[in-house]
Amino acid sequence: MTSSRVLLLVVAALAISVSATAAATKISAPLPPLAKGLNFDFYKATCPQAESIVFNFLRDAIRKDVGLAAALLRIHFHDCFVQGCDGSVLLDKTGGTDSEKIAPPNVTLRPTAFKAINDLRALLAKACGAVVSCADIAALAARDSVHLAGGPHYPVPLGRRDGLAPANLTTILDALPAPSSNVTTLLRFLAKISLDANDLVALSGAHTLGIAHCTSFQERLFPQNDVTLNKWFASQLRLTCPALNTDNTTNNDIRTPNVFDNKYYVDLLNRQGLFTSDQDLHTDARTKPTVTRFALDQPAFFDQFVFSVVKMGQINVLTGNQGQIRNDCSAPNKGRTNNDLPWSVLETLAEAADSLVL
Ligand code: HEM
Ligand SMILES: *[C@@H]1O[C@H](CO)[C@@H](O)[C@H](O)[C@H]1NC(C)=O
Ligand SMILES: *[C@@H]1O[C@H](CO)[C@@H](O)[C@H](O)[C@H]1NC(C)=O
Ligand SMILES: *[C@@H]1O[C@H](CO)[C@@H](O)[C@H](O)[C@H]1NC(C)=O
Ligand SMILES: CC(=O)N[C@H]1CO[C@H](CO)[C@@H](O)[C@@H]1O
Repeated sequence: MTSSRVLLLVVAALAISVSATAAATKISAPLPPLAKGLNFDFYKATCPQAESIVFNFLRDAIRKDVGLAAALLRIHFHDCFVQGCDGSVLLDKTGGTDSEKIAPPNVTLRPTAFKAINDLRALLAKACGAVVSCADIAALAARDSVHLAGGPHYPVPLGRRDGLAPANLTTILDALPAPSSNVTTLLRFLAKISLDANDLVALSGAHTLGIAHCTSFQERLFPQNDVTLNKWFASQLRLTCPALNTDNTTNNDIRTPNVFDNKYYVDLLNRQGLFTSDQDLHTDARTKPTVTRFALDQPAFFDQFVFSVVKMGQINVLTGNQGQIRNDCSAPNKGRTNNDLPWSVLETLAEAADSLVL
């Protein structure tokens, strides 16, 4: 082949990949800028079927257990808030260090979700080898959970690498606000990771799914009802949690607990938000107008949620040759493996293979 023919082929390949990117990412909602090292076609050469493998698995799994959708969405949130979206939330407790998995605010992350992520990792490894990171699996699983529960579908930038160590307890407590937080406290936590009031209101809308344990909201019932709680709603919560530290759960969204929709904001308008961190969004003048808008306009909520969750999914990501591609999402790799090769080397090889096919 002459060098001019090679150049032509390269130009043609570039044109094809640019139009494929545009098609794959066509969505009405505006998206935040992409973090350096992440893109929508990251596994195009190394695992083109990655996204369909994740979707097909979750479609069946969530049909059997709708709670899995909530659990997976929450895992992605904890992963990203605590030392970046590096899959560290997935690591088991090892030796003397505190893993995100066993630390207090995370103690109620569901085992079914950790298992689903490890099952997905095994399916992906079987199809493509160990090329898809656990952090990317968590991001894709959250995206498909939202969609399968009735929410918007959005593109996920990929290329996250997995962290080498779990976060310690101090890091976790500094990163995750308590459900008793007011908006001032919540905004302070979010500002540390460059999220703003719009992100706070939209991301809290994830509480349209899933459940909470009495211990997460009981300070609003005992010793007496929080005055911002609707009276009927408080009496219902007292049936579920008749005394301090009752081991019981209730739905986060009383209207449509298993559907990703905007009814969470309707709950807030009716003073039926479960946590102080939820209800205060409607009390605080800085966030109240957005709550009201989302309660009246579901597409507006969906657009802002997509923007904010893609932004959240890019917090302090490891890319390029940082971190590793874990062989087991619940443990760092032992020693140095092929997966620790600088990604740029693998990418160069994949690109070379691509142009041969052309
Ligand atoms: C803004 C601050 C937030 C606070 C204080 C907070 C707090 C909590 C708490 C206390 C629970 C219940 C845990 C339990 O008792 O079992 C919970 C559940 C949940 N949270 Fe949040 N959360 C916040 C933001 C988010 C975000 C940003 C997302 C996702 C984008 C999210 C998704 C979920 C989901 C889906 C559940 C239900 C989990 C399940 O059913 O297993 N939360 N949250
Ligand atoms: C926890 O981890 C952070 C970040 O890696 C580190 O700066 C800090 O010293 C650690 N704290 C403890 C108590 O180990
Ligand atoms: C918000 O909570 C913080 C911490 O508990 C408290 O110091 C502050 O006074 C509260 N702000 C408002 C407006 O209630
Ligand atoms: C748990 O909550 C349900 C209602 O949601 C209630 O009927 C049941 O009695 C509660 N269990 C306990 C142990 O309080
Ligand atoms: C934020 C939160 O839910 N904290 C609770 C987590 O669980 C521990 C018990 O393991 C409680 O003491 C915390 O209040």
